[in-house]
Amino acid sequence: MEELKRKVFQFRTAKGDPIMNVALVGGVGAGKSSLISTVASAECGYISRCAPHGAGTKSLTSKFKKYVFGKRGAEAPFHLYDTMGWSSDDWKPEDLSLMSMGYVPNGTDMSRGIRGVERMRKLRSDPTVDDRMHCIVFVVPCECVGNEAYMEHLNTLKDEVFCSDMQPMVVLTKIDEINADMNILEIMASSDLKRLKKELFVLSGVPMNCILPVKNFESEMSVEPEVAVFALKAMYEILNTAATNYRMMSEQ
Ligand SMILES: Nc1nc2c(ncn2[C@@H]2O[C@H](COP(=O)(O)OP(=O)(O)OP(=O)(O)O)[C@@H](O)[C@H]2O)c(=O)[nH]1
Ligand SMILES: [Mg+2]
Repeated sequence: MEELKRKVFQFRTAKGDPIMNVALVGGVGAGKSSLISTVASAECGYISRCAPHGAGTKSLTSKFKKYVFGKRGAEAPFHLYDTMGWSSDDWKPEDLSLMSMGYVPNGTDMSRGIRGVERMRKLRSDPTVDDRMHCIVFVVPCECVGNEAYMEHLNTLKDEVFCSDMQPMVVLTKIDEINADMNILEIMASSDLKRLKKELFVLSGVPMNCILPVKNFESEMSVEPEVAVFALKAMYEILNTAATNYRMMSEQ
């Protein structure tokens, strides 16, 4: 666990590489904010509630918000960006594209659509490679794998990421709900999870090795290492992808 924490929070980027920006995108209640809090919990060793999460009728997160990890002066080489959850078609491929290309500054209110006229004036005019998102992570809760509307929206947005020559990643959340009688280690090794990942691959076209199962902390009152470890493993894969994407973007 300590080794994995070091690999994630002191992720070695090529010399001179700046901070990697990772955006979490998904439907309302998918577990985006929880994932940020879970990663923060894994880092600090107690349950962090840094990214407010919970249940509501619409997205609890309304802003595009940056989260920084590590200690002051020794920050981790990545930022996680929380986003507003999509409910129907309020998240358009053009919105994702603007965000991905670095036009959307931290703190932007997403509740009326990124392209709202008012907000356009607040978008960055000439973003650099460092302003861009270097990895788009789609967050999919297990219960939505067979959901036609969710999959359709995911597909549309995912195609947008492929168009910009980036490999999209998927974090499959709420895997604890696959089988209430199994613990997290049993679920991770289960044929049920394998089947679900396969189904998600078939429905989304995102390769199996880019689908990362995670259980977020939701009811726990302390950091359980066997839970935290999978969130850290997922983050490590995401950071490797972000680093590759960053290098390709800066070579263009
Ligand atoms: N059982 C379980 N519940 C989870 C998991 N991840 C998140 N939740 C719960 O799901 C609900 C929604 O989680 P959020 O993190 O707020 O989801 P979100 O994607 O940020 O949602 P919005 O900001 O509203 O778009 C919360 O009640 C969480 O506690 C998980 O892995 N397992
Ligand atoms: Mg949220």
